[in-house]
Amino acid sequence: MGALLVPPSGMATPQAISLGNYQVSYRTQPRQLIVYGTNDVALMVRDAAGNPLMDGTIIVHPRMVTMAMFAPDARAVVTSDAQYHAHIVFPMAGEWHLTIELRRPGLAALQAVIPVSVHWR
Ligand SMILES: [Cu+2]
Repeated sequence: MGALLVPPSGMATPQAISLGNYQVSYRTQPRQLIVYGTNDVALMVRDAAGNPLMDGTIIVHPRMVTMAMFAPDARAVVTSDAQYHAHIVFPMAGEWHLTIELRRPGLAALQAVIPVSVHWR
């Protein structure tokens, strides 16, 4: 399919999750997410036929795993290369769950969780 290209060195290898009938590949920049840093989560959503989904709305809800701590929701912005980019500011290092919510008009919202770990600088 060519969906998962070899990333430039220093970039995280794309990983994938299922979101309903969609496949979501994602990677982070930087590879190691950091507290109060500029963290970009790039997601590509493909339908069952392998076509990129461009017209969805993706909201990322960050929540800490070990305590009731949240970071501000991030609305992902889709770029011309069909990647949705969410910028997330983490207030604390540790294990986080990014709940990825996909909305499309007239359809029920879909959610899936991406586990990430966040480090101090
Ligand atoms: Cu915390």
